[in-house]
Amino acid sequence: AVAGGMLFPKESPSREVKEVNGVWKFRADFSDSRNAGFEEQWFKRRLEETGPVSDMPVPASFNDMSQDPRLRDFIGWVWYEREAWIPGRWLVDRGQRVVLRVGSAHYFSVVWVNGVEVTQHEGGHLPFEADISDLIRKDPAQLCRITIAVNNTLTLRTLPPGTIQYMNDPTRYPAGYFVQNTNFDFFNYAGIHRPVLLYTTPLAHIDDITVQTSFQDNTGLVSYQVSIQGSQDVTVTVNLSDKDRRSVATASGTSGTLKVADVNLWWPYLMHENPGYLYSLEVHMSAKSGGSQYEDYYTLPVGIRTVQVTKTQFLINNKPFYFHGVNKHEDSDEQIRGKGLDWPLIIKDFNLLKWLGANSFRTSHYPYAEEILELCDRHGIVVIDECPGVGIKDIRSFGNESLAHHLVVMEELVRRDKNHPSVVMWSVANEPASEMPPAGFYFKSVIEHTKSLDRSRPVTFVSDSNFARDKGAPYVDVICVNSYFSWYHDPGHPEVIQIQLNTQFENWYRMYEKPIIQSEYGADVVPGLHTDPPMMFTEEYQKTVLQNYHAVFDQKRKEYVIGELIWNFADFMTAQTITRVVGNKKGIFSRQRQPKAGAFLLRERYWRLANETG
Ligand code: GCB
Repeated sequence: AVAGGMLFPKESPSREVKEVNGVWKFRADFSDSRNAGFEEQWFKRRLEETGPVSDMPVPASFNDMSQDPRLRDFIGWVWYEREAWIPGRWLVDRGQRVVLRVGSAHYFSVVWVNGVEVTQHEGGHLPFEADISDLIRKDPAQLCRITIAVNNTLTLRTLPPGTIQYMNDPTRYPAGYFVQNTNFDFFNYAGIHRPVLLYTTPLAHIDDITVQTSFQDNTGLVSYQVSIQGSQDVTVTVNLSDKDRRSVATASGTSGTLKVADVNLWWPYLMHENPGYLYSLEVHMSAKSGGSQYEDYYTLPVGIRTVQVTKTQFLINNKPFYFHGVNKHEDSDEQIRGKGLDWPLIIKDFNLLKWLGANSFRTSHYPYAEEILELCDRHGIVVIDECPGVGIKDIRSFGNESLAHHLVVMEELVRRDKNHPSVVMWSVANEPASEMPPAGFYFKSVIEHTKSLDRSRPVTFVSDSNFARDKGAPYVDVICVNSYFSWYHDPGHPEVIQIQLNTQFENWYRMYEKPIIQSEYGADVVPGLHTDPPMMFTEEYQKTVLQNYHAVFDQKRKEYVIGELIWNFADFMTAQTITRVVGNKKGIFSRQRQPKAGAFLLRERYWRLANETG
């Protein structure tokens, strides 16, 4: 099991945060062995002393930064390095810890500080950190050199899985030629994708906080648990404040339950005139250790709400909730940032979601930045939080090693996101080969493990398998189905959509008697292409597909269909294949966030649904 907490670094009277983003030194290891960096120990010296370097922004993917096509498709180790000044007071005050934290890096990372390895981490999209206090205090120069080597190679035991294929025919390929194969439909962007931070905490400190919420009549209930590191002799007090910063409940002890009179519940966007209501849980720790006294403060936003699933409904605060939303990607802007965290993009996307009347999205197909989830909490955007279990298609990726890693990824995901009221369900995979014999044990294990980590949220995975042969479906709380009628099947024939979609819903419901979300549907559009009658890839065709799906949703949502998530919010980059025209074009917005005709159709529908169901 993963050890310790992973609280999002925040400033407080006892904590400082320093960003070490910006321009880093960079080198991709193109050497024949692909391993020169380790052989020559590039981490021991300044990167520029070991060979040529280029500039690389952090956070950002490296792929689209240079005009060198070899870098765009590079597979292997890339090296990042930056020096940062450590504030003098951090070095002097031995009652403080200094922690280096990477928001995410894709895929496998090794981190050194002043030439000493401080941590390794497997997996993109989730944070990792290391206590570097002792190390930096050894070096009186105060200038600390951070080296991060990142390897984006995907294998059968990584998540997502992939394979490296060597091309050995010397008449067709140069010596040593290989390609990275994957089973997912988005570009395998790599690099340091989220902010790198240095932050401090007192030596004895608040390591983790877990809250679970409920309510009875007008009284909100917040049960909390605080874990402390660095001292056995601690006093913890908590204070819950409302939006106007008035204290509404207090308690002491490392765990307990707060009662909130006249509670303001956390409601989804458009379901209430005041969505996304957040209280603040101010946690204060006083501790003694080794003759010293420590104080630590951490404030956690808390939304009070409940989630429950019945045979036919998804209930938020005991009211039926209908997901009318989108699937997204962390992706934008033709050939620049890749998956790097980008505030203007994040805010633009929230404004588009609200314009659209979307009340929800799924983090297809990997965990999004915590910064995004915090905004979801505040705006009442409901989230299905998906792990990077996408493209589990090869029978060998159901092996024990892969399963063990998948369990760790779920631990890291739940640890990071457990306190977000916006997160209402975990998704452990997208379109795995769930008909294969080992899929039953595999998904039973992953789903049961996830439930043991968090009893308060339902768990699902997203299926495109045959309903009767799906070996994972018996274990999920909500059935999520993707289908592309009139696109990958019966292309050009939207007239078959309604009958096929009806059959799909009836089959799944009769077999499992669980509520169903249409977790993907859609059609590619090259913006500006028009035909009448509608033809594939035109704006008219996307509209027709949507209208046919919607007609069936409107019947079935009165029974057991609890949501519809369009594929996709916006166009996004993929690997190059014969079915993709510079990326996937199923967005209702272009990659530059301009609406296609489908966006206006969906907007009308979502606002209407909000009035009918909200
Ligand atoms: C799917 C996948 C998604 C693809 C989409 C498509 O079923 O889940 O990742 O991008 O279809 O457009 O093919």
